[in-house]
Amino acid sequence: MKELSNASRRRMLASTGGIVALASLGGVARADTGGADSAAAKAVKSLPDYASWKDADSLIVHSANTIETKRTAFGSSVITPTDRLFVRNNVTPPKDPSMVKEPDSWTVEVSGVAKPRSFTVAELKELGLAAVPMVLQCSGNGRGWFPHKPSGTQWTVGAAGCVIFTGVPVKALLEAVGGMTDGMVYMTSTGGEEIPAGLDPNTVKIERSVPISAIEDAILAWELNGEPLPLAHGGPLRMIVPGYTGVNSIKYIKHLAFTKEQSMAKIQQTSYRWTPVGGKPKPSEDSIWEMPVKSWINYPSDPDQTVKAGKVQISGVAMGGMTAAKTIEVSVNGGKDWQKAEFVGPDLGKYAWREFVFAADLAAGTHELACRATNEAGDTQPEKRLENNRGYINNSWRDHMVAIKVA
Ligand SMILES: Nc1nc2c(c(=O)[nH]1)N[C@H]1C(S)=C(S)[C@@H](COP(=O)(O)O)O[C@H]1N2
Ligand SMILES: [Mo]
Repeated sequence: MKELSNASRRRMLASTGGIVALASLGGVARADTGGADSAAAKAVKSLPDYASWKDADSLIVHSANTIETKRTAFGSSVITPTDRLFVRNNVTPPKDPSMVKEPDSWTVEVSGVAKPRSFTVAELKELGLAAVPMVLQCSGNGRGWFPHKPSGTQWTVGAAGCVIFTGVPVKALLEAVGGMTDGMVYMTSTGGEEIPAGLDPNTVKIERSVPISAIEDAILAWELNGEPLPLAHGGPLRMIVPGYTGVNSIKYIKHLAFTKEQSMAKIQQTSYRWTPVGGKPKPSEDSIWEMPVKSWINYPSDPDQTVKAGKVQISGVAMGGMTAAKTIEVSVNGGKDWQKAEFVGPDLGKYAWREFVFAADLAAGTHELACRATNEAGDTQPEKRLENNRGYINNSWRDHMVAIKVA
């Protein structure tokens, strides 16, 4: 599966070669002026009711359904506090707080297995327990740097966070129902949003299929960072597919099915596909599933801040995608020269990100700071993003570069 998607990314890269060259220039220009970041910061809206408990100062509210963590608000303790974690809803989310009042009584139906049945969360809690530190990241994180201005939220780095989800391994659940039916190829999760009457359910249903290889580390989670899973993040119960982009981790899950085919929902068939720029999405294109290696600098990153000349501790986060982040390099001259940086803080496993630091000596002037991670599989973060119509999976180190004033 990984080979397949890499092959298709290469095809896409080849077919958009001309655009790529232009695109990286556009990205730098906008990063230099703080473009996407400051535009977003200006869009000050107040937090929607279902997320009113969040730390407003740490967040950019793009809309009632899209809330981003500020680049300066990740901290450097690996775990992203829940009140600073981004929120993304594809449709109007359930807002009734009573939904998470008695989380243990929420039910999920399980099908495509030897003994189909439904489970309450209380019953799931008896089947197994796993805690998974992992990066939750929207497929469109970094979309703000795509030069063709794809539709969708113009996220820069903050549609991501590193958090700990706790729940039952899908493997343990499968054991309890006698395993999946022969010949199943996908694990398909359905969200608990109500479908408005009169609409074709497939046009609005939040339902995603992932290859069954994802079962290995997937969990059904009821806890986030040590607290009951809030409604805003999919409580009472949520699918978590570590290593995959956020859309594959279905919130308020009502139905878990093992299926021969991918979901017929629009969000599976034509959204979240590797579609060439300007192309019409096709179900035959690869789906947006696994995340690639990626990193970015969080300090210093504020374009309005002037850093004092001399020693500067440049820090940020590095994630490996499907394997652990192995090394991280920093450049203080726009990617001309690279030096090894050091990981700091705890190593929470292959799906979590690592904090890193690089002790630089910066003279007065403007410096372009970049970082570039390599994972255990040997993939190094590329200079250029892979162009695609909807602006998914941007891991270009050049786009994530920051221009810093030093005096
Ligand atoms: N039921 C449901 N699950 C969903 C979504 C949604 O709209 N409905 N959005 C997905 C997307 S696109 C992302 S990026 C993540 C965001 O998770 P968060 O809101 O907890 O940060 O949830 C995913 N799961
Ligand atoms: Mo997303």
